[in-house]
Amino acid sequence: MERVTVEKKILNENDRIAASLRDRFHEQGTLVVNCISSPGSGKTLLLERTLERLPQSMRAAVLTGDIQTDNDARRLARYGFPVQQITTAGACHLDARMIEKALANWPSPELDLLIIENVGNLVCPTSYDLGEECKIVILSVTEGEDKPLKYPGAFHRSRLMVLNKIDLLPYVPFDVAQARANAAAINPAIEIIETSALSGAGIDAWMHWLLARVRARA
Ligand SMILES: Nc1nc2c(ncn2[C@@H]2O[C@H](COP(=O)(O)OP(=O)(O)OP(=O)(O)O)[C@@H](O)[C@H]2O)c(=O)[nH]1
Ligand SMILES: [Mg+2]
Repeated sequence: MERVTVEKKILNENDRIAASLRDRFHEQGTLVVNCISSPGSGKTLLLERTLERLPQSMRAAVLTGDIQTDNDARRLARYGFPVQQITTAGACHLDARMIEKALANWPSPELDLLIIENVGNLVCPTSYDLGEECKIVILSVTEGEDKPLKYPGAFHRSRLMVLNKIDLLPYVPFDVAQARANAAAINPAIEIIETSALSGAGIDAWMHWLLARVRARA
């Protein structure tokens, strides 16, 4: 009983900070997306493909969360946009305070687009509002089409599901229609884009989706 109370308090504190971040992002016209997936679904590779296609004039930045290492920040830093690694030292998710702290160190905080790559985990990040405009869940075809049903929170709270690694469809038993139906059963409004961050298939559709939302914010 006591444990439940403490967790509730932490979440309330998180929600308070997230609300103030959201106000700030609204004022500054910054689109913030919070990318969630299990480890290795291809978040960082998808973001690499994204950064290499963003207009250099766009004020974009990435915060990437991991339990350990700055591997992802080093991969993402090659595209000319500011990137910060947040290492959570054991925590399985980012929280709003971590975002607030990272932004306090930012040389140029006024952004058109802030992409957050959450810690690879399909459960914990779902409960933490980071002040984002929307969550995006990435599911790869190697994970099984039942994942929306088994981990409904991430799919219920996301505006978009990116179905990644479609280049592997000839080699793995994965039923795309069933995966789409499972995601829609959890969240009838969810949008779905199929991609291969490796081959580049579907990346145009993803960029179109993202840039339309950046423009809507400007
Ligand atoms: N075949 C194939 N491999 C991919 C694709 N996207 C990513 N990968 C590979 O999958 C592995 C994991 O990709 P990452 O981008 O590191 O995945 P991640 O979700 O960022 O992983 P974490 O940050 O550790 O949770 C790497 O070996 C990528 O090259 C894809 O579309 N197709
Ligand atoms: Mg990554």
